Amino acid sequence: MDAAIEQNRRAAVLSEKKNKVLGVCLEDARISKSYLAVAFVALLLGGLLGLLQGLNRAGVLELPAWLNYYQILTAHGLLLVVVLSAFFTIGYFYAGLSHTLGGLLPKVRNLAWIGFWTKMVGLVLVVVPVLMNEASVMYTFYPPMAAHPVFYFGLVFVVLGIWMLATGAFINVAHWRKNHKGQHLPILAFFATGVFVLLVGATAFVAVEVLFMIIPWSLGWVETINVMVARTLFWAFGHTAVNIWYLTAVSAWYVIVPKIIGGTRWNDYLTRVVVIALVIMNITGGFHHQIVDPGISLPIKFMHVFMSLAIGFPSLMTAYAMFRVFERTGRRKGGKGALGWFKKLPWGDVRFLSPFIAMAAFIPAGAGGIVQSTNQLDQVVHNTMWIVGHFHLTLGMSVVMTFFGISYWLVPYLSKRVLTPQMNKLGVIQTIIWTVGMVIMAISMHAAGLLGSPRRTSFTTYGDFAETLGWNPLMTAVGIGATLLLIAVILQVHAVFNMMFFAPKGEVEFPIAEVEKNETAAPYMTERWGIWVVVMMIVIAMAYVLPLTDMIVNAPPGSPPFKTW
Ligand code: HEM
Ligand SMILES: [Cu+2]
Repeated sequence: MDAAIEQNRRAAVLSEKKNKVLGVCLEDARISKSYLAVAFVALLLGGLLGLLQGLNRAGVLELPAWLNYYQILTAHGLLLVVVLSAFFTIGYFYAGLSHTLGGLLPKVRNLAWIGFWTKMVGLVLVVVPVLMNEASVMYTFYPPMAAHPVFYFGLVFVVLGIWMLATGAFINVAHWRKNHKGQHLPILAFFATGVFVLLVGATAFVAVEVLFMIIPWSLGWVETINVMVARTLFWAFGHTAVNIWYLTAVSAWYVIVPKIIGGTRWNDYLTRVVVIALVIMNITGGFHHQIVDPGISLPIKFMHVFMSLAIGFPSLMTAYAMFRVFERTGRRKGGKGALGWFKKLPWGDVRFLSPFIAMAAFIPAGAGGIVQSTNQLDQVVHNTMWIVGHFHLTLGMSVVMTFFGISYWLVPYLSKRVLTPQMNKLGVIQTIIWTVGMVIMAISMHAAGLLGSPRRTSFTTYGDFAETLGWNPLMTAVGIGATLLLIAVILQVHAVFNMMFFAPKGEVEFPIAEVEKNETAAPYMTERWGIWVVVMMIVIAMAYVLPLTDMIVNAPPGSPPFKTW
């Protein structure tokens, strides 16, 4: 046992040295690059399908008989909200762990590879039934719609892969802490810890749903399924998943962006508190996706609205923190007056511009989220195109544009290549096209939704019913936005693979901002992850025990599987 620890320690010291000499540990870099490559291939495919959807809904593209709208929609959702986001998050945080903890331990590296291939096997198992039109159940796979059982087995593998990666991250973090008693985890590793804790928490729910409910039901071992319980377990996972992608973006806002603009980080103590708050309060937000579901009592729904809005609080802290950092840095660079600092920010640098627009988009995106968490207002927008507009702002802009911004330094860093001025310019153009496309698409979607246009519905004129004709110009705008977006997707994917394989050789830094001089340090309390996980579980129990018990004890008749497509 001791010998193993000693061996690991020596390995870590070795890779720490290697890091110092070479900038990046090449073996660790290969792991992150593989994850990023999959992520951006998923962006290309998912973006292409997004365009098909956009053009179909604009009424300019009729899909061939062998390609079903709902099949595409399933693949689009899965590729972008599950594959792109998860693979990027893992690639980025594994690079962060390697960089800030002095290299990955050999066994962690092995786990990361096994996890990678487990996830890839899972993906194939998920994709094949979708391609065969045996699983057009959308990425939410709500029962009583039932896919081919292989689809669900694929999901199990994806979750197993995530658990391996989380285990790897925890081992590396624990190892570092053992050798750095009394010290605070480096901030990026701190974010990574929060993200992997949430990933385990979120996937636990979906694992129960898939393993113990859906698989036996889809194999015909049990005749019926409790639809409400399945939906509730799904959203404990699904809501948390999107918030994990958001927390990943937030980590770059706090840690990376200040360095890129030549400034210092926001208060370290508050940053850690934001991470802890987002971890503790996240999973309970799931119910806001079920405000309109029957069978959940109003007091429970009210409690969940409260718990959802609670997540807004750390987000407001983040908004304040970011603009404070921008202002402080701009002023130190000589910006005068109320807004002079604004001009001093490096607008021509894609590594800043892209995440900046991402942050700005979170202002309307968050406001829309508050609308949807409010019972009365949600009655108007529920299941309309408004919702699709909302998550293209939150995910399609706030999260994904931050990921794009990260890619312009992370990919060169990992590949020991440089970001050339030409590539930076291409990135700026890509950022602008993506922004214009997403803004057009998201505004039109919000507006169409307010007028009542439903989401997840292929093109129809409803027999030219007058009420619905007003949606058409808005849906045409969705098609225009979608076209711009695909151009931006192609530029972005080109940029990533160019920087990975073809850009000129060289060294770029892994930008991590320092704290302000003379800042009071965070108390060691913030490092007590055991306590935070227990508090998280108590909050989850408060939110879920009563409603789930009620749904199981007073269960309505279950449902047999349906194939609706
Ligand atoms: C090329 C860029 C994109 C285009 C043109 C696009 C377009 C669309 C359209 C038209 C819909 C279908 C609306 C409906 O019928 O309900 C949709 C759904 C969706 N999109 Fe995108 N999108 C793009 C990028 C993204 C990104 C980057 C993400 C997330 C990271 C994303 C996540 C989703 C999700 C989760 C759905 C819902 C699927 C469902 O209802 O099951 N999209 N998108
Ligand atoms: Cu949510």
